[in-house]
Amino acid sequence: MKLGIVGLPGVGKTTLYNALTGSKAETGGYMGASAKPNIGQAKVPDERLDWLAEYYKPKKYSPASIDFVDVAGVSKGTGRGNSVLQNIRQVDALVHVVRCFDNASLFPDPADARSDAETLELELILADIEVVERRLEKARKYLKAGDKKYKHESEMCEALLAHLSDGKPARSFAFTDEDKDILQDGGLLSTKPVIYAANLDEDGMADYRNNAQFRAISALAEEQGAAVLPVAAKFEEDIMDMEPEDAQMFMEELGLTERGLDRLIKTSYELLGYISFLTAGPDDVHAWTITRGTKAPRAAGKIHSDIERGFIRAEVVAFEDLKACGTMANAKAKGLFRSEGKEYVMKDGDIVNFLFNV
Ligand SMILES: Nc1nc2c(ncn2[C@@H]2O[C@H](COP(=O)(O)OP(=O)(O)OP(=O)(O)O)[C@@H](O)[C@H]2O)c(=O)[nH]1
Ligand SMILES: [Mg+2]
Repeated sequence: MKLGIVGLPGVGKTTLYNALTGSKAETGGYMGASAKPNIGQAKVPDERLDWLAEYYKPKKYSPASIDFVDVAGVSKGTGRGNSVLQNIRQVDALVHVVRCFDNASLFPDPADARSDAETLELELILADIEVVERRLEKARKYLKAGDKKYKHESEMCEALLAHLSDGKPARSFAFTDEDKDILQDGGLLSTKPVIYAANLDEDGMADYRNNAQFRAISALAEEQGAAVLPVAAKFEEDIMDMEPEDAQMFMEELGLTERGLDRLIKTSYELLGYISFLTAGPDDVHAWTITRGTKAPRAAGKIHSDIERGFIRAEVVAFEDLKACGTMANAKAKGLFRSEGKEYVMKDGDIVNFLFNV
């Protein structure tokens, strides 16, 4: 699972990236169009895994993770032919960072979150126009050469181009399943799910519900069916290296019970339809990422292809059942351990032991 961090220049993308992944990438540098993207991993916080680690005292603790790709800011008017955006064509979703703070030394103008977000989206649409134009050109060429297969593709590209040229994102275009297959490898940016990260300063964060910029971006997100979360990127980056107790104290001052980043990570996970099943024992407690609806053998394949191939059945107990019982032995005695077959659809928080034979 991979998320791309996008936004206008200097709005705090790399600051957020550092806080998410524990990296130390340079900030405030105005990366410029030629700069390489930052790529790093964030762990998905999971209280269930913490409970299991307490129970088993395992040698290894293996939470699920998400990859983040942080690219240079995209300025107004540079979406077309933008090489920076090539680096995020294949991500699953976008984290769109929007400035909801004022800082006269960095930005002469006060924050205007809605207008900024719309500006950036338009650049993504312009970048997509270029991709579709190329596609159309190719389809027309094949069609002209007599390959009728490309008739539908060229018509669809024409309609999509008209849609994009109206300033509308590709996600609101009525694609058929066949169209989606055709465009799959193109990686259209404006079809990707968006999570707006409203980047606030500490004062803004302390009362974000009443922050005018946060409200503006929330309204836009609601119109678009996108997710929105308040983050204080600079603050989160600052507390990253503190002792946990100190960080906790600073968070409490802002009325935060959880790091904004943890919520961002969890929201991304849910938005994309991901769930975790767990394996647990004295060697390793491990969260494995699957999409909702995955059946047991396919899930087993996440661990090892042999387990999928030789799948016999799965012994499953729901985490909440185990927790309520206190111990594995109790859960077994109460009959909460189930034996499930090939057709079983995995649920979030299932603790599983796969039986297999190869
Ligand atoms: N006051 C304030 N400053 C911030 C905040 N977030 C980032 N900054 C500052 O803004 C500057 C730019 O931050 P970056 O994280 O490098 O921004 P960016 O979006 O990655 O910038 P580009 O990659 O150049 O587009 C740095 O000096 C940060 O310290 C914030 O929440 N509040
Ligand atoms: Mg940056």
